[in-house]
Amino acid sequence: MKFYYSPGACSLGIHFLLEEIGVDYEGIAIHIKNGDQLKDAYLKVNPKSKVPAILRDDGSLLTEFGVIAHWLTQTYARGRFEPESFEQELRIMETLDYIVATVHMQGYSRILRPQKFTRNEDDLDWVRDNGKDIVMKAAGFLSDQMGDHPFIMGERLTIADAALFYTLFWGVARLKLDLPQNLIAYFERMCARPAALGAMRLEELI
Ligand SMILES: N[C@@H](CCC(=O)N[C@@H](CS)C(=O)NCC(=O)O)C(=O)O
Repeated sequence: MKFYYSPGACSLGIHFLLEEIGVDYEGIAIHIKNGDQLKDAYLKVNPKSKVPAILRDDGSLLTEFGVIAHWLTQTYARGRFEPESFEQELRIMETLDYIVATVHMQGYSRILRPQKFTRNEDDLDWVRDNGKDIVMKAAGFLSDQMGDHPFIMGERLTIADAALFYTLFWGVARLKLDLPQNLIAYFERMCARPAALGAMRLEELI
């Protein structure tokens, strides 16, 4: 399979999962900072012009973080990632969706790309602050959910951790936000995992 990512983007969460699972893949860097996602070569692969994307061996393309994460784990590491119950599966999806759709798309997008939300230069700081409020409010919920557990869903690594990992890469490593201590400690634990180190090295982030 071919895995399309941009260094340090949300695709880092999928990169982490690929390394964690230990499946063979070819990583292809699409540098968002150079606008590679909008160039013909990539649009032919993924007309949505986003990463992450996975071109499977049967020639079909899979997009959307949660879908890719679900497919990878259920296809290549079902035993390790199979939810224990339907209720647990729902809670994992609920957490992952919240992180991707709210924390990333509503919060960090405003902080990191405020110009996508206003044409008015004078509003940029207001948009960034609005994004920070969304991230900090969500961090409170996620911190309460994590408590003293090792992972966001409790005792086991799940695909929700892959999403939390990339958002904390932005919040802790990049922006150094004043996040709850248990989330910072979690991020440090995640960074020490060989899969996270491998993904970050491959993306030349460390
Ligand atoms: N809904 C998509 C969002 C993916 C997304 O927004 N990716 C960003 C990188 S973090 C991207 O490709 N941005 C390129 C652009 O907006 O031009 C998903 O869940 O995978």
